[in-house]
Amino acid sequence: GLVRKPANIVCSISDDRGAEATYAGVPISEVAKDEQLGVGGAICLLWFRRRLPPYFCKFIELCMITTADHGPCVSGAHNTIVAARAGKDLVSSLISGLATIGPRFGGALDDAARMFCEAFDLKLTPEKFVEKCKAEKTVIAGIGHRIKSLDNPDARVVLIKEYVKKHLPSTPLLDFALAVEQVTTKKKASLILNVDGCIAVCFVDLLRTCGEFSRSEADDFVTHGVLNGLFVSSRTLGLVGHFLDQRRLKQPLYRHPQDDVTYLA
Ligand code: Q5B
Repeated sequence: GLVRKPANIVCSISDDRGAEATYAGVPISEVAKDEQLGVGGAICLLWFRRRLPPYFCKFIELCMITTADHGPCVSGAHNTIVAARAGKDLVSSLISGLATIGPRFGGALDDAARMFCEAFDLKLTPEKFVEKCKAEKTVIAGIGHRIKSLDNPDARVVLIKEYVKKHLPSTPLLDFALAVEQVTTKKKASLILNVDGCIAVCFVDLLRTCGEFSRSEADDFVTHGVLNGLFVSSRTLGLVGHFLDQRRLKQPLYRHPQDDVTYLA
């Protein structure tokens, strides 16, 4: 009889076998025409394999818009610019910028969600949480910024906080993170809840309260890296912009000025 060849690849998010490819069962033409979906809705179909409420899709779009770029000086844009000026192609320059996304820059979302969730679920007070991290010599992911501070607030964080406060019935993890910020900023004004931390805790509040996921599903998405995935996706837009900008401006090879190096040798 017929013997079924075991498949080499398993895929549960999209299907290209029909006349038109589908995202989580929804044909692309339907995704494109449905005004409630948009880019955020397409991301929900591909990442969460289901339609999610419009406020959820719009939250994703808000995060994408606000974190697409943060100027030429941040690690990612800097690397992309240097690579573009060294004559590298778009993909190589993009990879060079993306490779800087990590625990200190733009890739603190997953760790922030994990640390704030652990402390909140264990019912630690904000003070105890900060003390515990200090005793363990661990920096709190999602706290601190190089140029933003209490005196120079991050407009992105303000927008994201406002959005979830308006659309969610409760925001327990954001509230906890803001209470932690009250403690950390007593030490230094720059130890604010930063954009990575704010998106991370708000996203967890969304996942936990939207009624579309069990608690273990919500936790798994975070463990699997959905939050850093969001920053990587949005910052890709800005990095491509920086590559095109350098090409348009016909910028020559970059060489770092020697007077900006402390030579120890
Ligand atoms: N201290 C972000 O450091 C930064 C502490 C802390 C407890 C903390 C630092 C950090 C966690 C990682 C994180 C995301 C490296 C940042 C982003 C996207 C971006 C970027 C952009 C964009 C800044 C001074 C004193 C020291 C430290 C203590 C610092 N952070 N204590 N928990 N989290 N944060 N990253 O200013 O006693 O003096 O030794 O690692 O969330 O990447 O725009 O630039 O869109 O592109 O260099 O916004 O906070 O401060 O390291 O000199 O520390 O504060 O222990 O204490 P800084 P440091 P002490 S958003």
